[in-house]
Amino acid sequence: MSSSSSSVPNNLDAFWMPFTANRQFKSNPRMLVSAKGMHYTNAEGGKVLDGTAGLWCCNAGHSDPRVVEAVSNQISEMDYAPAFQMGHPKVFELAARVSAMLPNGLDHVFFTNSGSESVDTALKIALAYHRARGEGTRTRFIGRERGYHGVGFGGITVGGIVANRKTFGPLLAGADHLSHTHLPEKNAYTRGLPEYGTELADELEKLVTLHDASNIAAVIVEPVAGSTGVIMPPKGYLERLRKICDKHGILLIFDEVITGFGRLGASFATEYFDVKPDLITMAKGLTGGTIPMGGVVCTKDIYDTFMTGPDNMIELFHGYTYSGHPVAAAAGLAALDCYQEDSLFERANDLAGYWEDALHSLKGCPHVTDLRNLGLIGAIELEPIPGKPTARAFDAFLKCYEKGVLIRTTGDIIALSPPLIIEKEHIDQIFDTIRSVLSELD
Ligand code: PXG
Repeated sequence: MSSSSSSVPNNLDAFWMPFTANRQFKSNPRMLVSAKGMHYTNAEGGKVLDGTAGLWCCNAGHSDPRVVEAVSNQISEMDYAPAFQMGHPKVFELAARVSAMLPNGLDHVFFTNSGSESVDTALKIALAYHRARGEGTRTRFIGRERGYHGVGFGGITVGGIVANRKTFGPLLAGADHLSHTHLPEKNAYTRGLPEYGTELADELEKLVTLHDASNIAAVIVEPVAGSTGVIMPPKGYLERLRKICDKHGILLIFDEVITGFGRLGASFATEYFDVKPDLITMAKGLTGGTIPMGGVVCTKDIYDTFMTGPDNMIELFHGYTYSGHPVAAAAGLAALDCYQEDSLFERANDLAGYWEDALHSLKGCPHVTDLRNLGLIGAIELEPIPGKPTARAFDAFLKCYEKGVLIRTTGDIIALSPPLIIEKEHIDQIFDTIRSVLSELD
């Protein structure tokens, strides 16, 4: 068998799969072999409608010819250029285009290869920034319960998902967490942003009292939490966090790994909520999921703080071999072209109402306890099977896949985040399939 064969390999043993039940998967593999637009094709030749944009990343749909061409041209023209002390044109262009999508002042982009690296990079920039300003005691980070910030040690420290933390030792010192804002008893079935829970932002004041502002470097939150089951910020919550951070000289980091690049029907959550953080982490949609790439955007003030000292000195001792990789940069530029030429963010905004109605039509279906939505994000929370958490949602995932629709589950929550090129008939197919699957579940 040739190495590029799309058939199912004979031996699945060697590959240790990420965030996967390896033995369960390998006993009954689900293998995707090609993709185009809104669909995957699996090894059995079945078409699978992508309700999740891969893993929240293929915002421009799959294998758009513009991205394919840009990537293949770039790899023929120049495969790689050293990232340190050398440059290549496309990475500068991409940085300028990304910063042009963001509010004024968020002007500088540091490239990474993933969301996890972006988070670690942002935390390191926050520490080094305070130190450069003579406030080197600011070393604590504040995250949030149920937060997901990738899987680096920094990310799991500020993250709030116990399974991602409990087996990995003491993590970074000095982190603390805000409460999560998932209040189903008050906010269940809310369309868009929930009414209750804004005051949970005030917990930051308590943490400042406990630790003292002079010891706190930054607060990091997902504007909309994704991985942990889709938790929307209560109305006014992010604004309040911003105010408290300003009052105490604490940096605010928005982790926009899933909210960036149109997911909410705006370029980024900072635009959607009109709240400006000091640092933004991104990945996924930056290249439409085609080539791994992430980034951290920071304010001019932060960047300028580093641009002192002798000109020949490296200002930030941080970076990756593949920071701003030429092929990733080409993919990023082409993905941004797709978003722009096809007005995909506006499209997501235009479809958000239809999406919301379709999602909320599941109210009253068996096992459903809550429905949540914003932009082109949807969540369906199911009543767990007593004593078997996650089993019901996973069964729903398998049954939807058999019926040709790819969904994601986390705990007993179904999370949906389709490519922004989705059509109304695809939305109907996703929710009709889920509706019929819900009626078949134990
Ligand atoms: N921050 C946030 C907010 C994320 O959602 C990361 C950081 C880490 O990115 P990398 O590129 O290192 O994986 C993420 C990743 C899911 C799911 O199904 C979500 C993510 C990854 C895989 C699955 O919710 N988010």
